Amino acid sequence: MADRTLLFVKPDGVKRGLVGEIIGRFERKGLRLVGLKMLTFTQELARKHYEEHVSKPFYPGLEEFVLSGPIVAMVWEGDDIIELTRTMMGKTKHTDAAPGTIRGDFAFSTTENLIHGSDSLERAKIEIANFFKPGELAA
Ligand code: D4T
Repeated sequence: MADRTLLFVKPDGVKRGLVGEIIGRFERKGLRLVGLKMLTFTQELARKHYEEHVSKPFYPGLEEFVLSGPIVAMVWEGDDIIELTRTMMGKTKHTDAAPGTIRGDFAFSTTENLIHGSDSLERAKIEIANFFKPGELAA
C-alpha cells in the first residue's frame, strides 16, 4: 500500500468556507483522497491527538479552539506524502508560512492555522486509527 497521511481542516477552515479550496489543492497536486468525514473533537480525542502538547502553556487555548466547531478529517495517499503535504501546508507559525502554501495564503494566527497534517509515517498510522475505522477507507 502507498504511504498515507492524516490531514484535517481545523474549525477555522470549516467556518471560513475553505474546505473546498484546501481539498482542491491536494487533488490538483495529484494526491489520492482515500478517506473523508466531518466530525467534532471531544476533549478525549483532543488529548489523545495532541498528547505531545498537553502540558504546554498553549494547550488550553488550542483545546478550546479545536473543540469550537466541526473539522473535516481526511486520509490522503501518494509518494512522499508526508513531506509533500507538510510543504503544501506551510510552517506552523502564520508569520513564517510562505505565500503559496495553505497557511501562507490564508492563516493569520498560529493556533487557528487551518490545517493539521501528520509529521511522520509512524504518527500518520496512529492518527489515521484515531479518526477512521479500516472499513471507512478506500482500498
Ligand atoms: P498541527 O499539529 O496542527 O499540524 O501543527 P504542526 O505540526 O504544524 O505544529 P505543532 O505540532 O508544533 O503544533 C500543534 C498545534 O498547536 C498549535 N500551536 C503550536 C499553538 O497554538 N501555539 C504554539 O505556540 C504552537 C507551537 C498549532 C498547531
